Parts: sequence; structure tokens; C-alpha cells
Amino acid sequence: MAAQLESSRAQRLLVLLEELNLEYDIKTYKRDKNALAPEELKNIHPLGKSPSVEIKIPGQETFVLAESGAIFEYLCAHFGKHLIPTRDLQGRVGEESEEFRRNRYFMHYSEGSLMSLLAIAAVMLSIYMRK
Ligand SMILES: N[C@@H](CCC(=O)N[C@@H](CS)C(=O)NCC(=O)O)C(=O)O
Repeated sequence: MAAQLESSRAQRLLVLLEELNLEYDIKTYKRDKNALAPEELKNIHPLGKSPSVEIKIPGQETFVLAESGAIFEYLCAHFGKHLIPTRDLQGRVGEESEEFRRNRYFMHYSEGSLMSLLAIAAVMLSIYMRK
């Protein structure tokens, strides 16, 4: 596996790779002068998003995963089933476990709510530090 790292989301991914005891190489890419992805990263994934993960399985075509939440779900489904809460869905509303509902909440909260607050805080801090 080769993980493209340049952000805190990518650091979160490192924790998961260690937790799952997976073999991986890290590739770092410097953003361009507009803070966007360089062409080399766009060669890995057309949107140039970090993190992205190249999965290399001997005898199979290499493929790339992007979107931190999707990467986490994929890696946990294959290598970390113990990290996925049991559903207990049985087809009836409300019969899933509390753990399952909390997992879904935080998987979406991290990208859907928390990251925007952190991004605003980072911008405000950089403006404040320039004064
Ligand atoms: N929702 C995506 C966001 C990924 C993302 O936007 N990463 C930024 C770095 S924090 C990036 O790749 N920026 C470069 C670009 O968009 O050109 C995820 O969770 O992976």
C-alpha cells in the first residue's frame, strides 16, 4: 500500500494502518503555490486528493481509494472487522445497536462537521499569527 500524506486526515489514516498492522509506504507531495495538489498526485487520483491509498495486490491490477471515510470503511471491512460495530439490524428500525448508530454518526461528523470547523480555525489562526 502507498498512502499519499499531507494533511491531518492522512495522519488519521496512519493511525488506522498501524492499528491494523498493515504494511505500507508513505509518499509525501508538496502542494503547489495555490495550496492545491501537484500534478504528480493527480496522476495517482484525478482530483489530487490527500489522503489517497494505492492498493497493490500481487497478480492484480493496482487500484486507488480516496475519501478518508471510504478508505476507512474499505480497510476495516477487509482487515479490521473487529473495529466495525455489530449492526443487529434484522430489518427492523431501532433494532441496530447503539454502537452502530454512534459509529455512523462519528464517521460522518468528522468530515461533515468537524473538518469545516478545524479549517476555519486554521485560517483564523494563520491570519492572527501574521499580525
Ligand atoms: N473529503 C476528503 C477531503 C480530502 C481533501 O480535500 N484533502 C485536501 C488536503 S486536506 C487536498 O487533497 N487538497 C488538495 C487539492 O484539493 O488539490 C477526505 O476526507 O479525504
